Amino acid sequence: MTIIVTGAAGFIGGNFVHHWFERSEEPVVVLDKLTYAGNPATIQSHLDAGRCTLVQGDIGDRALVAGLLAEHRPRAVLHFAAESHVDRSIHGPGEFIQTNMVGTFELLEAVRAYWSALEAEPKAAFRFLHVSTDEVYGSLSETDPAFSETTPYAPNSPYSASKAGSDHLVRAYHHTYGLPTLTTNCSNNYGPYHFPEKLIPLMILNALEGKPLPVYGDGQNIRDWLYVRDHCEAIRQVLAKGRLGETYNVGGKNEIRNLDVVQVICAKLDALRPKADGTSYASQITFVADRPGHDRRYAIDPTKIEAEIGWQPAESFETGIDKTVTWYLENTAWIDSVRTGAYREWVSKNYSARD
Ligand code: NAD
Ligand code: TDX
Repeated sequence: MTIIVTGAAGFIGGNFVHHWFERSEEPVVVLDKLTYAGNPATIQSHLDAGRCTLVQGDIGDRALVAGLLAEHRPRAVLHFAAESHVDRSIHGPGEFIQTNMVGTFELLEAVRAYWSALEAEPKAAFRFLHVSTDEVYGSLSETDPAFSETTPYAPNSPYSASKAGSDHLVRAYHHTYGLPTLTTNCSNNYGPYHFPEKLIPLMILNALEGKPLPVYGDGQNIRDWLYVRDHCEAIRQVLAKGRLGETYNVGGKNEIRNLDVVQVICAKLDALRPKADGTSYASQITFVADRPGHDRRYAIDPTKIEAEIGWQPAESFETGIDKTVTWYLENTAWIDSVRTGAYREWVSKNYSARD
């Protein structure tokens, strides 16, 4: 059998491919547009080994997707591809609507046509797994209970609104057409291969380069951090055991304030790569203008996936951040390879004040 994975030249999809081949020999076909965030180097070892094929293309290209489905006859499509960065969605929402909503719609249409025409047995076994985010639920106050699967949707950024739209489409395709869908809504991931526009890799690399560490607003916003491999394992288990049409919240009960995250990173770097002048990397922390519409707090209640699927995270924030900081210190070739012209151009336009 084969699975098709969209967006696996990116952060979570790429980690998923590594995770998959540590547990399975089932071939993977990756469909990825290779935007600024997609880097084939992330999955190069599997491409070289011949168990993984990379097709450069858009999930919104229905004919291309239909051709891939007809050629590879997958037993599942796992949908990671998205525009994923909240700040970029504020500066330019168009791409987010196009990929996350229109692209997901086109993908669903191609998958529905393929699935409808399958024989009874492969049809019953087929799964479409949609990878989504906790941001669709909006923002919590410090005293609100964590997001559960029944929390009403209240997306606040163009990114989260576009992901919410895609979640609704997936839900509707199950409800209306019976498409065998599964949806996961996960909290903030961190770990290897994370594109250095996101908080944790940005802080590690800026610190090492002697640049300011830009903390938005008062730095008291809370995110619920999950090591990326724990997310990958949750997806693998939901694919195997999830109930059709259901959504599963994924999170590791690791709520941390942004400023504390940055301070932990600085302390790790102080220990692993002390600065020549003896000062702490924390002296580079700089408070900058807040993100417009910045959600205050996210928190996941993982009761359903723990009880129904039996999933538990393996990493604490302490062990996960250790692995992550070490990985960024040791993988400078990958870091250089993602710093493409497109990335640099966007950063210089939008982040010149912070660099
Ligand atoms: P990413 O930005 O690192 O990777 C996205 C990948 O999708 C890239 O390889 C990119 O080239 C590809 N892509 C973009 N547009 C495409 C298109 N039109 N057609 C085909 N490929 C396209 O994102 P990520 O952080 O790995 O996130 C993966 C998924 O997980 C997303 O759906 C995101 O919403 C979701 N998610 C992310 C997090 C997180 O903390 N990063 C948390 C929860 C959920
Ligand atoms: O320079 C920064 N300074 C800063 O204070 C950056 C880049 C971020 N922040 C803050 C904003 C957030 O409160 O840190 C927090 C984390 O920011 P991001 O890394 O941009 O993540 P977030 O906006 O929380 O969204 C992430 O988690 C949910 C992913 O990018 C999404 O794809 C996922 O759905």
